[in-house]
Amino acid sequence: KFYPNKNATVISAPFSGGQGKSGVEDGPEQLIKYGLLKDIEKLGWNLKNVNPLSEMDTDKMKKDENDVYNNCKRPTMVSDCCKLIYNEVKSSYEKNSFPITIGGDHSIGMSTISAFINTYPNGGIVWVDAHADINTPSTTESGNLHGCPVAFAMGLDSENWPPHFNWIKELKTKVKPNQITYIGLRDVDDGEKKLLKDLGIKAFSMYHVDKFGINEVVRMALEAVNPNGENPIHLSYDVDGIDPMYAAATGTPVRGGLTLREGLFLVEEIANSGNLVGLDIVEVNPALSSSAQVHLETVNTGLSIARCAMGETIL
Ligand code: Z70
Ligand code: MN
Ligand code: MN
Ligand code: MN
Repeated sequence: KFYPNKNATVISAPFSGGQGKSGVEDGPEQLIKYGLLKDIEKLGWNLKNVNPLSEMDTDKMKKDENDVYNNCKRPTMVSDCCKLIYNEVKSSYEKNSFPITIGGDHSIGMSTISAFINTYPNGGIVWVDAHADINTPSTTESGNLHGCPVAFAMGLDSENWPPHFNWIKELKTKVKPNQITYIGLRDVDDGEKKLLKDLGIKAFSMYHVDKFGINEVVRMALEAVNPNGENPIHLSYDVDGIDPMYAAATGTPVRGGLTLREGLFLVEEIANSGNLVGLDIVEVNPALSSSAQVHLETVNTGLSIARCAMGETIL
């Protein structure tokens, strides 16, 4: 329905400025090395691979200790890189090419979901994550901007943003509370819990997955952001939503997550709805693998998410 020509753009986002650890910038290269492009092409897609950050000296930017605003770490680096990623994702959407953005840390979600909602103002977002990533510059305890992308895309607390992010403030469309839902939450800060509650965002934590089962949770999540069943859906997938048993090579693993099958089933179900138009796979950090096996498992988990999203299981 959305991509009759089956064109997709793999947008490499080798970016780690949204958090302190290094290594996550090597996620895209690893996913590609282990077959991402070939896997998706096998499913009948015509692919392009682009890297909007190719001209950025991200190593140098990450070392700049003066790049701080109040408690926010590296606002210049995050803003400059995220703006380039925004433009690339937006351009992919405008060309009717399915954007698959591969991170990199999750701060790039501010770009991908803003590009989505400014292309499809009635769209719905499914955010799969152990974390809610909805801290504002006022609520963040860590100062890491990968904990804030949802708040930026929603325009929350914009009077307290580093001025670097004025470009997001000026975007026409903001994500509204009924346009985003979560699956997999289990490590949410107090300030974030209050925001989720006050805004009435439909969030499905691991408690809900246990209580209702993943099938019913996906159904409820899609009903929340896509009540008429016709709206386009963007899926932003942090691999730490899945249990560290299957995806341990990530910056902030949290026990008690989605099983591999739960984590893939939800992607299959969203893909089967026919409404999936964009995908992010983030927070694969090969440097944090405790063994070659953990490395391979985490990268393979990322590849499986991609294949399920691009139609592997549609019969
Ligand atoms: C915490 C913060 C986070 C990922 C950690 C953690 C956020 N809420 N996200 N790892 N992927 O720092 O704001
Ligand atoms: Mn490196
Ligand atoms: Mn995240
Ligand atoms: Mn996370």
